[in-house]
Amino acid sequence: MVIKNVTLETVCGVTSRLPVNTRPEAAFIGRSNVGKSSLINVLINRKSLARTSAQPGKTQTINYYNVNDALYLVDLPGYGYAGTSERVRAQWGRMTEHYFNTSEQLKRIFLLIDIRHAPMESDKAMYDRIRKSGRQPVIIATKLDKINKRQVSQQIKQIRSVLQAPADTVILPFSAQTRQGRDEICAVLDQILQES
Ligand SMILES: Nc1nc2c(ncn2[C@@H]2O[C@H](COP(=O)(O)OP(=O)(O)OP(=O)(O)O)[C@@H](O)[C@H]2O)c(=O)[nH]1
Ligand SMILES: [Mg+2]
Repeated sequence: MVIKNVTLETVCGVTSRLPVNTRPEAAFIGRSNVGKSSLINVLINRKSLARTSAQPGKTQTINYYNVNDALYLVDLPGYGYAGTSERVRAQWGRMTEHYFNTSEQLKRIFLLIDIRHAPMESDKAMYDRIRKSGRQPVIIATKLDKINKRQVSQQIKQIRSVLQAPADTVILPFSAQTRQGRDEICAVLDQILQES
């Protein structure tokens, strides 16, 4: 996919109504600070259109990036950040859940997991929720640059086993720093375009 133009088209807070889009959507979910916004910037070749932060809890809305008027990349608020109040976390959770359950154009969910650590309980809970909704997420193992090359396959194996993901589950290692893995993720986006 050649990315020509990208705009942040819609921003939804907890009280906003979700847009009814006619183009396919690919959503990015994962723990706060796992690298969702950084990944979107790498995909769209922009330094900071999606706002990133070393502080977790940066993305607090559902952000729809219109790519080439062909599809949307949807940046979601992260889960698992202890710094937000219980009430706000619950609101974000409901907002994400509502989005998963109601978007007719949501074609793929990318679930991001930090490659350095075993998936946490909240990751497993999110994975199970996605599976229960009848979907098979594509897993992206982020921050690949932070581990040794020879640790990669072991870490991927660990992610698969902790999530109890079927053997055919795609797990793509990725680094926003080196852009390694970008082509593989773009190939999934191309698939979405072909299917719709
Ligand atoms: N070394 C390295 N750092 C990364 C990578 N991806 C993200 N980061 C850093 O991790 C921090 C969090 O990145 P974000 O992209 O803001 O994470 P997020 O998942 O959008 O976080 P929330 O919006 O809070 O849910 C930032 O300091 C990024 O620079 C990566 O692949 N490698
Ligand atoms: Mg973010």
